[in-house]
Amino acid sequence: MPAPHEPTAAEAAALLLAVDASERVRGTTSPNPPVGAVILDAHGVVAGVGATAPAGGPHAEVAALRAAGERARGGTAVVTLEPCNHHGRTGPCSAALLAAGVTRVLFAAADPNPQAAGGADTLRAAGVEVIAGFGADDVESGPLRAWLHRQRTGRAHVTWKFAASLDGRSAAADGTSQWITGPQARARVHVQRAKLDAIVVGTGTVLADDPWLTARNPDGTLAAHQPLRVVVGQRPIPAGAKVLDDAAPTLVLRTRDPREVLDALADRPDVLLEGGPHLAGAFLAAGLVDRVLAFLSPVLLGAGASAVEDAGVGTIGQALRFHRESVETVGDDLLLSLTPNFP
Ligand code: AOF
Ligand code: ZN
Repeated sequence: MPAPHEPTAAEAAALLLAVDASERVRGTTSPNPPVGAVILDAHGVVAGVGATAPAGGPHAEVAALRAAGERARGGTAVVTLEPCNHHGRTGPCSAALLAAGVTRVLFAAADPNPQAAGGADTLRAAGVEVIAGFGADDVESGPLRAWLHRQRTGRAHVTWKFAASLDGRSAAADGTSQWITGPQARARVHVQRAKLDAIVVGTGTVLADDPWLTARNPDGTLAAHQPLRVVVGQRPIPAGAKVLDDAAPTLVLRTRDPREVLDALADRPDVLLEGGPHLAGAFLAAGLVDRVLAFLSPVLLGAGASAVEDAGVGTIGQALRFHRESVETVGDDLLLSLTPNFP
């Protein structure tokens, strides 16, 4: 069989559409990955877009094929994950693509799930042109990051997010902490929350701040999808705490062991750790932080609690160093995205 031709401009545009479709279902598909798929007809025109339904429902390819109908025949599928090859809760997507008459398939990430993998081989064996790794970097660092991490390591992906003053403090001397960052940074956090599986805070944060920990739309209304709220620690929290209301589900874990916290979240790979300083320190010391989102605000406090405590650093040689993924400005604040450069 001749080698497949290079991806076309229409296929590159379809990949962006597929990523976009997957971003819209992020947080709603676990333990399944949020996948996006686009079917182009034989002329390269978009015929169907689909994304993974909540677990047990149709996969992205099936949703896109349904939308495309007969227009899939002789067409191309662009998918963010390798089409599955197994009879799980749904049938194999590789077979669905073949039955619909798709003749070319481009996908970004290979499926590391041994039960589901093999779709690319099945499609090639049936004479379909297959290009693997198309847009892999963006998808693997974006919508599929947490799920792939979970598949590879067996545990959830933890993003520790904090906001701090220029001198690294997350509260003033009297404990007040609203608001260190500006409105744009706060809006950004809410958009992210709606795509998560779980938000974790310590009991100290609940006692000090009484946070609601819900995802809100810009107008203040609750977003359609709410992550699980997880409160960790030994101290009792008042029955009237906002985090215990019925706006979103809440799990209270009477432990401070980061591993026990992650074990309790086994089917929820995209986890945001929001505070406070001792819980963050425990996760960092245990090597269980996979990404740091640091919002740095151009204010000075001069006194007050640090963003992190007790991370296990006794001397400069033990400092926890990070790689920079990106730096951007969000309103008046700076957002650093970092990954650990330590074991
Ligand atoms: C795809 N397209 O949209 C998704 C895939 O339990 P099941 O049958 O739903 O299968 C879940 C597995 O299928 C999951 O672990 C992953 O390997 C793959 N997910 N595959 O072709 C999709 N969500
Ligand atoms: Zn599938």
